[in-house]
Amino acid sequence: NAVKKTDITVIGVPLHYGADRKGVDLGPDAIRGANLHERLHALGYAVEDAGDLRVDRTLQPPAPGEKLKYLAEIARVNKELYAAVADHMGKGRFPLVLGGDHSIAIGTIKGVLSRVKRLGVIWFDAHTDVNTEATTASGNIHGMSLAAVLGYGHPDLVSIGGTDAKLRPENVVIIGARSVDPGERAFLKEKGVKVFTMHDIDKHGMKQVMEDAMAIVADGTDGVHLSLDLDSMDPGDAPGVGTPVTGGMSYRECHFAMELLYERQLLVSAEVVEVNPMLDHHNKTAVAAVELIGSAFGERIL
Ligand code: 5AB
Ligand code: MN
Ligand code: MN
Ligand code: MN
Repeated sequence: NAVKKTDITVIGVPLHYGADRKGVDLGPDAIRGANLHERLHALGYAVEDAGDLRVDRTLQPPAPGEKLKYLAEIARVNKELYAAVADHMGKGRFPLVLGGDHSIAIGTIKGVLSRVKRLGVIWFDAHTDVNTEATTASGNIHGMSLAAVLGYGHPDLVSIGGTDAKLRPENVVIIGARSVDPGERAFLKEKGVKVFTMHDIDKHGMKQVMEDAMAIVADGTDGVHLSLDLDSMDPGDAPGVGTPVTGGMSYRECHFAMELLYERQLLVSAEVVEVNPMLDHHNKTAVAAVELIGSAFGERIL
């Protein structure tokens, strides 16, 4: 389980259809360009890069009011991602998936679930991503991925990787939320997903929030997946995201959270999503993403 002992496989997913906004498909190369591999090598990991999954770039825009925009291509790419993650994990490697928009969490998490049946998920995000086609206002599937891996939403998303291995709501925590849609609020309450909002971080501090969060995701599980949406950070520190929300986690809070994650040695897989170089300033958000990954993999000042 321990991160340190595992070799890492990087998988890029240049998908933007879940956000319906161009630029986030350039995320994988922006993150590589911020010296991801060099950083992980310096920490002593053996890193292999599986390259990028292929995404059809020729799709026509969806009809106005469509509630599951680009469903077919998003489902197809996520099926491939599921298989890739399952394959690399089956060889004992740690999958590090680079997005791309957050819809790719479906493929990543289903792939991890095929190897770790009792999985915890720690989901850093300004949003909670538990819409379905019944509640979404935007029709953007990157706002539905957590619901899908919990078993709710369109069958073409929910069925990816089979339905026997399931993520359980009591094994999920969301950290950093500050923009939650009405339908999502009802969903979170009904299913019992624990959310640590920005208010909780303000009130109790990141140390306490992480201790509580890690206790929840570690309880009764055999490993934890990190899903890191860069919009969880404050847009001042991570401007290159498609759906920025003011009042996010500071650079230091985020950094510290990753260091605490490493100390507990819970992670079996990770993904970094929503980095959009077309909206960024001097690759600042991709650099932040790589620094956060460094911290989650054991980087320390001294
Ligand atoms: B992200 C919103 N809830 O459904 C929706 O960046 C935003 O992966 C979703 O967290 C944001 O469109 C999705 C309004
Ligand atoms: Mn998200
Ligand atoms: Mn988000
Ligand atoms: Mn650092």
